[in-house]
Amino acid sequence: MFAFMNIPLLPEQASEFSKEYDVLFWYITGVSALGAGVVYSLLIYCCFAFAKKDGVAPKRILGSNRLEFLWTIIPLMFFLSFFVWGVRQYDVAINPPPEAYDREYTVVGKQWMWKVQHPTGHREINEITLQEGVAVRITGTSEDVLHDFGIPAFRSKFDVVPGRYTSAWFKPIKVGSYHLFCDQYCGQGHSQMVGKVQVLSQENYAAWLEGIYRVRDGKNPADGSPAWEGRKLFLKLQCLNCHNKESESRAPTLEAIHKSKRALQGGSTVVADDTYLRNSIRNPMKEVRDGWKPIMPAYTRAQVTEEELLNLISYLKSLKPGDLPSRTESSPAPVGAPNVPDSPVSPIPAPTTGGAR
Ligand code: HEC
Ligand SMILES: [Cu+2]
Repeated sequence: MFAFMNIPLLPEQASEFSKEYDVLFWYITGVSALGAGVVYSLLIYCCFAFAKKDGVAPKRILGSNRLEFLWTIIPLMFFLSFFVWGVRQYDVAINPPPEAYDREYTVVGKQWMWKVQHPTGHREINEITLQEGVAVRITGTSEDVLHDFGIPAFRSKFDVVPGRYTSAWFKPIKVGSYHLFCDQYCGQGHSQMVGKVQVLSQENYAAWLEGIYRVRDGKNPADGSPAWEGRKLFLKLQCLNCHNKESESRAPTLEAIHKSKRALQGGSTVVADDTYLRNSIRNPMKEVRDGWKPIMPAYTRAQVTEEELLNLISYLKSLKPGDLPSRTESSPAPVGAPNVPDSPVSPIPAPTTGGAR
């Protein structure tokens, strides 16, 4: 009846733990409801059954050992079952499976944001991207006051405390986007200390790691991903002076270059794979695009290390139509900013290593 309002009774079950947790939750809720039902129906029943009838007061009952024994032992059994089951759940919640130690994340709470660092070096703000079906452990601390890293869909929350490390683990089992909250009142901006948990399929996660999967349309890849680092290099090395949006006449626009067919001088055609991209940067004279002047300088190892070259190539592979920055862009926009070029009136900048933080 209320389905149209879409107010779920419980958050989605997005981790392995959440299923077991909910069974216990419903068990405790059910037993409590049953207990309340028994007590209140007895109460109402007794009001009538033992009422004064025709002016005659009912017989006075003074205690019953058998009854007292039963109403002590039966609830005790239930309470003990809560305890035993609860302890077992707690044991699961605090003891990560061995494989979770292979993926250790750190999170730092700060008034009023979450900073997440991946084991791969990727950094995210108010967002954590995980792979479906892979257990991870997360260790947290706080820069200022007590916060609490809470993900309702995983039935997981743990306090992050200044000067201390605390941790939790979870195994996401469902692709999707879930809420991340600060579950501990931490000052004026507490209600803004929220974020997103992004669970991706294996394939998308691999792309995300590389920086070529946009978490949301128009969003920058995470800091630390090869494509994002490559973008910084692209700006730093001034590739943009020739390859930019306005460059049509000077150098080819590099958008959607990966896997596309490139016509070369001399009439041959090649597919722009990783090797082609690599050669285009290391040795541009080798394969010159038909119709362009061979003015691109060769970038040797002294200028671009092998590692940097990999990042550059990742970036080129991530370029879709409209992605190439405009010539006036100097440093990358901070993480979280929409992927739009700077305003065209900004002056032509000196190269910077960029990075907003
Ligand atoms: C002086 C201007 C200039 C600079 C600086 C420059 N390029 Fe080029 N680039 C060109 C021109 C012109 C071509 C096309 C001719 C050719 O194939 O060599 C080209 C071709 C390419 C190609 C192959 C393009 C295609 O359409 O197949 C890639 C990839 C590339 N450049 C990447 C880079 C990167 C990365 C940098 C910075 C490290 C860079 N370029 C710096 C002028 C430049
Ligand atoms: Cu907080």
